[in-house]
Amino acid sequence: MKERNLFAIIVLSLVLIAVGYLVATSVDLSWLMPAQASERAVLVDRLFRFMMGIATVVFLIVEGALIYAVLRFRQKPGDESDARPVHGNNTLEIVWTLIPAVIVAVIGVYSYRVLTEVERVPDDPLVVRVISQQFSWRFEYPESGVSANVLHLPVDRPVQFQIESRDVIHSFWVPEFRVKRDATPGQIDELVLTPSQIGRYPIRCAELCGPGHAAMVSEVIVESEEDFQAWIEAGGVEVLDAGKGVPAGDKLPDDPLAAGRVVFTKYGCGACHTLDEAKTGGIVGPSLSDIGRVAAERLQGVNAVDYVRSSIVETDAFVVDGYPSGVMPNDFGERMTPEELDVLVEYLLSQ
Ligand code: HEC
Ligand SMILES: [Cu+2]
Repeated sequence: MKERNLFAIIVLSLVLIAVGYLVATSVDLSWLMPAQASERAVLVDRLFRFMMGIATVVFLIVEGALIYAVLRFRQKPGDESDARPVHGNNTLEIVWTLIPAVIVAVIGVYSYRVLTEVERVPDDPLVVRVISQQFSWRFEYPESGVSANVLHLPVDRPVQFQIESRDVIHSFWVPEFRVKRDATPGQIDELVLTPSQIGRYPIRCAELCGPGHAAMVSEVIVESEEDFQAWIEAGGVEVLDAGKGVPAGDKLPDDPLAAGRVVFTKYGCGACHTLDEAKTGGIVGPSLSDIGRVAAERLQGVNAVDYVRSSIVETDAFVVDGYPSGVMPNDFGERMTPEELDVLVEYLLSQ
């Protein structure tokens, strides 16, 4: 192949990329996307738009050629002759190999630059441990010792997440931050970002992690530095959001009913159990909405308190008819404090 032709191909690829870039920057797709709530969201979206723009142009050219060929070379009425056989065309093959290669190389370099930019660890970030387990999220702030199951973050301050899992693979996903990072048992996965927009955004688990997966949700609250400090100083306590049944803090409220609801929500029981009082609708395990009445009748000679308590700490000692054994986690006994277990049992029996 002559040098001149090679040059022409490269120019053609660059023209394609430039047109793609123009398409990407002139069409406003922001209404299709979630809010850009972190600094990296801007970079990631720019890269996404660049790739979409090029893909659109290539798509139009390829499909345009296809439609043209279908119309132009279709069989005429009465024409029974065979098409002319064609054996290979080196020029064509080199052209359609080289053009994508140039495009992929340019996108590769650009992606690499975006990746190094978003993964650069800033000086002195706010460290937050993200602990995932079937089927709930916990967020711990090692500097202040606060722990909560709603994520609070100050705006414009770099955060470093240390993501871990207590059981199976989960995935920490906040679309508005443009992050999705697996939580793998036995290792800590780090992730840095800087929230840039005050607001509340959903946190989801993006890995099918078991029967309560769909209920493994939480929320990130991006707030001003002052609001964040006030929340930290209050020990991470917050008013219960009864509508969602998501308590933000770790300290138990004084009211026993509210305390029970906090524990119930904290350990993600609602992912598998329906409980009207906590507004949960899980269907993996039996409904607990009238467990107060049911508990006393489950096992002969076992009173309601003992029954509920052992259902939680020795899950497989007795399996409710029609429900699977080995599904309810069997480590609540180790994870809960005695106080938490007491208020939880009292709460359930009051139903
Ligand atoms: C992964 C799903 C799952 C989670 C999470 C879960 N459970 Fe269960 N639970 C079940 C299943 C399935 C059963 C029925 C089988 C059995 O008895 O072990 C059950 C049974 C029970 C029972 C006995 C109900 C009855 O009608 O006799 C109680 C009480 C209970 N769970 C309480 C809890 C509490 C409290 C939590 C949170 C600390 C919790 N569960 C978390 C799945 C779950
Ligand atoms: Cu999960």
